[in-house]
Amino acid sequence: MIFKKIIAAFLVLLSVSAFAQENLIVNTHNRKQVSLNGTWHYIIDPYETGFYDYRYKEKGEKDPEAYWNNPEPHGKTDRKEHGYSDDYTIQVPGDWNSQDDVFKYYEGTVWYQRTFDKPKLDKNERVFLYFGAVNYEAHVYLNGKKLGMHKGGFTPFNFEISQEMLEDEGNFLVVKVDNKRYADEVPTLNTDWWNYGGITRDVKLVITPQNFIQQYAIHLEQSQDIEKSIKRKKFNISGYFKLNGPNTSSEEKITIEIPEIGLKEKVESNASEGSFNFDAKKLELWSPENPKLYEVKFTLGENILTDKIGFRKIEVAGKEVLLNGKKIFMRGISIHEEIAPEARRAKNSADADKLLGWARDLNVNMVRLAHYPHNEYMTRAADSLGILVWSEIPVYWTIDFKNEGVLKKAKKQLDEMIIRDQNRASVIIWSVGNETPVSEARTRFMKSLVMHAKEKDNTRLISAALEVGYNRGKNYIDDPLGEYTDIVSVNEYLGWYGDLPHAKVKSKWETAYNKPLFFSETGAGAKGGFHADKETRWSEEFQEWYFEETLKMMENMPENFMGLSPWILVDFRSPKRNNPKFQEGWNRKGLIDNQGNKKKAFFVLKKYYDEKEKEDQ
Ligand code: GCB
Repeated sequence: MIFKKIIAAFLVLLSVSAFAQENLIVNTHNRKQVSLNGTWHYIIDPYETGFYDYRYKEKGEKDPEAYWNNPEPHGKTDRKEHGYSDDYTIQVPGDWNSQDDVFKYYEGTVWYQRTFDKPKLDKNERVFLYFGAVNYEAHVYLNGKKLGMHKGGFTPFNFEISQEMLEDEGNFLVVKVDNKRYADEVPTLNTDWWNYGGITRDVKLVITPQNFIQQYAIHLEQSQDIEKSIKRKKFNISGYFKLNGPNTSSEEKITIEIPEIGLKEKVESNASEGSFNFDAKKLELWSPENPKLYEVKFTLGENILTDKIGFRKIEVAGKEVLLNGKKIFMRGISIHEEIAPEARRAKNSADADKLLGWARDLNVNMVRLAHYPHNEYMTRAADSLGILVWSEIPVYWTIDFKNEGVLKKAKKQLDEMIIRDQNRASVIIWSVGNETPVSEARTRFMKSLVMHAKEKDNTRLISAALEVGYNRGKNYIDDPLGEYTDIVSVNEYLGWYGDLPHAKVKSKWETAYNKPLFFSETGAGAKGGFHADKETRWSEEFQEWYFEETLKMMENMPENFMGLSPWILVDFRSPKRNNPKFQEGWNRKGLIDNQGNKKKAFFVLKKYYDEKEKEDQ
């Protein structure tokens, strides 16, 4: 057993403590917990009556009319104008839109309420209320006291609850959830997806010892020459940790173990944050062909935390993307977080299996999780299945780029996404946005996000989906943002938004940057089951033709072309899609229709991926 003094690398410490999400607890899947999923009560409150008084001022904490309070009526003369009732219940997790017709198109405030009993706790244990995600703004109250608020519809957050705050029985928990869209939020007013509202992901009490490991990252040290490491069978592992608790700064020791390879390292800390670096032998690297995960065990006093972690290196070398030193081609597909046959947000591990199962039917090795961070179940499943992941923040279309406040909100979501998933080997790309229109302000904004992501995590590639202008002969990508991203990704729709599919064959592609080129989207709409000749829009034959021509175009792509994630795996709900015959509120570019049936184009792409896989072996 090697005993090592922690290298409290000052620079690393600095960047770690600069995380906006100081309090976020990672790996809640493997901590002691009590689920608060299940049946909650609700009140629909479009005027925010429970929050503002009649002068439109925020109500005082003790105001009996505030919806976080619920005083029992004193008697028959008492006037009470709100309340929670078993006649009005809703399931958590889950979007509200799909749960009852009254919610279908609703955007605004809904109050969620439930009670829970104090879990059995040791004297020194601490309790945190954790939300996987709430779309979009959440104000959280316990027993009439505000715990805090969070903005951002797709990332987790937590608040500490002191033991004194908890009653033995009937703790009154209320969440004000508001999914109204605003110009200065992220995303902004305009998106091509359904604005599902609600407590859309798990809610739980996470119980920790006094001192605990709150955040950590452990990965292959990015600077090592991976080919040499493979040859020598000796790898360098590095990472950081962040502790929480009153005694964490007094020479606490953390033990990091990977039992399967007999590794046990002790790092000593004189600060609540630090970094580590050690060697490991006999490590099998993670890849789509061999998604090897190791149980990694962290111990800090009473706090024992395990995780399943894969080790791999992703990098760009000139025009190529290398995984563990070998060139890869990404056979991808884009996915929205939606279970189309039930017209609802995906919410649990069975849903993740369903979506990734469909993706595997297509023989992909990569998924683009568009356009916001998906549920942690997805990235954990991708780790086990060996599917590479592109994960994105909802900086989509025309964000308010000149607004510093908006940049801050985007960075916060970026931090939360990175912190939650930085131990998922499958995640190889952080995307800072999609189809943002070129301007000086936008490029400054987006560059700042790229730099921020690189500073937080140097073990992944950074990208953003760019747009391309069509000039028949050549598609030339010179978006100034391409200078800063590791790979140049573009959304390509020639043959759908411009011209007809046959125009693709002759189209040529070139980038201004000596970097890998990736098609983050390409696709065409078809209503499942509608058949006609190939030139008829919305027919499965049109979409099939589009993909055939796209794949022909692939034959003449420049050598830096390293993959694609077509748009999209399954039809998805969008209020922007109002053709009364073919769309009816659905974006029809799915290769699978909203009933779960595979369209003709699915098989065209699958065949291409099957062949590509053989070629690449
Ligand atoms: C895009 C967007 C995507 C849309 C898609 C479409 O470029 O990135 O969110 O849904 O096009 O169907 O037009």
